[in-house]
Amino acid sequence: MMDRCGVPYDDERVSLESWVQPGTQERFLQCTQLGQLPVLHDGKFTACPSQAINRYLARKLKLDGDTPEEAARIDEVVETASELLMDLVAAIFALPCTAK
Ligand SMILES: N[C@@H](CCC(=O)N[C@@H](CS)C(=O)NCC(=O)O)C(=O)O
Repeated sequence: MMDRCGVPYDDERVSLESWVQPGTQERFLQCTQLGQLPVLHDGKFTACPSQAINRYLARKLKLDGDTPEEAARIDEVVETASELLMDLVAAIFALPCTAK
């Protein structure tokens, strides 16, 4: 959304190796309820989890529809995509492990 709107931002990625280092999770626990990623910092404001971040950005960047009907259509797409993603994740984790 920020790319689409031309809003500059810093994107800090946390690798799995870094995540398991002492202090990393604690750093995120301070700004999220569950200590998970992603986290959005916007000035002094902090948001998580991902869907709250998405809604916040959509509202802030005026991408959440001009009417209740438009907003409902946007919600339909977002919720459908979210359900498909959950199904995909469930299918991936249901696959037998082939790694050796
Ligand atoms: N429902 C949360 C799920 C967040 C989540 O599962 N984050 C993972 C990384 S993608 C995480 O932080 N895992 C590390 C942990 O739980 O310790 C969201 O949508 O933001």
